Amino acid sequence: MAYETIIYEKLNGVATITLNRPQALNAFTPKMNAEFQDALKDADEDRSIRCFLITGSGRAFCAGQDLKGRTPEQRGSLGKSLRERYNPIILRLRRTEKIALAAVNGVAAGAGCNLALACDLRIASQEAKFIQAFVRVGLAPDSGGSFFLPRLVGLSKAMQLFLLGETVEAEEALRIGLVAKVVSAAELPKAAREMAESLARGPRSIGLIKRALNRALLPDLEAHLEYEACLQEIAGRTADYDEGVRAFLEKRQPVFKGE
Ligand code: T3D
Repeated sequence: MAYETIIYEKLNGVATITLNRPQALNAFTPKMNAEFQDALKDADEDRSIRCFLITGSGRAFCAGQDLKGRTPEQRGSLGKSLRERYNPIILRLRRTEKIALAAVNGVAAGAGCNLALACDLRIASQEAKFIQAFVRVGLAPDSGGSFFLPRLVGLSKAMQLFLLGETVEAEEALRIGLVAKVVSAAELPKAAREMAESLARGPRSIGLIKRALNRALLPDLEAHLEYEACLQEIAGRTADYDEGVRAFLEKRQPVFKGE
């Protein structure tokens, strides 16, 4: 299938989705969300596919929402944007029995970071960085981040990363259990494909293992995504978010007023 903003390939039981807007660090536009949803649905419905491999082209995995479309005149409702564009992706990744593997080739920020966290496993290059960038622009976490991150690293570390917006480098990500493996940038494509194909060759029970862990830890995901959307609707109407977006686009530090 030909898409404009992603590359979609199916081989040996693995469906690979490569986010492909490298000039904007693979930030999500409405078109990219739509194409991603479409490819994911196709992969989910294809009985020959047993693993999804998600990665980015160029030097980034994904920088989250494209902030160029988030000036006050353009942004509309952030709650609606999450419900229509992001939450369906997160829900599909978690509800399917197929295994989702993120090959984090570079920076993963905001919703891009949380897309990786919603996958079952993450393999990272030494260049990977994980940033809960929301606070830097005056937003709250979304795309399941406030659900997955505390479950992955514990409440205290999650608070630190959300409130301070600190960057987690690849080696620290390995140490705190955010990723399963770190390899060099040159090795990542091969190592990720080998892991994905090995999962695609796994027994039927790997889907049942995923279901068991989902049931143990994730039963309230849908309600939580809706709660995040409500909170982001509030954050998206603040003067601080206006300032956060303006500062990002003007390449300067924001000056927040707590309003
Ligand atoms: O619908 C909704 O809005 C609700 C959903 C929200 C979900 C979210 O994801 S909100 C969070 C959005 N993302 C961010 O806040 C991250 C923004 N990006 C950054 O903080 C930095 O770019 C990075 C830390 C990711 C990487 O920094 P660095 O120094 O390696 O690269 P850079 O120079 O900042 O970026 C390179 C280019 O990519 C640059 O463009 P230019 O100047 O070369 O033309 C930059 O503007 C562009 N870029 C990076 N991130 C985004 C982006 N353009 C648009 N949107 C982005 N998110």
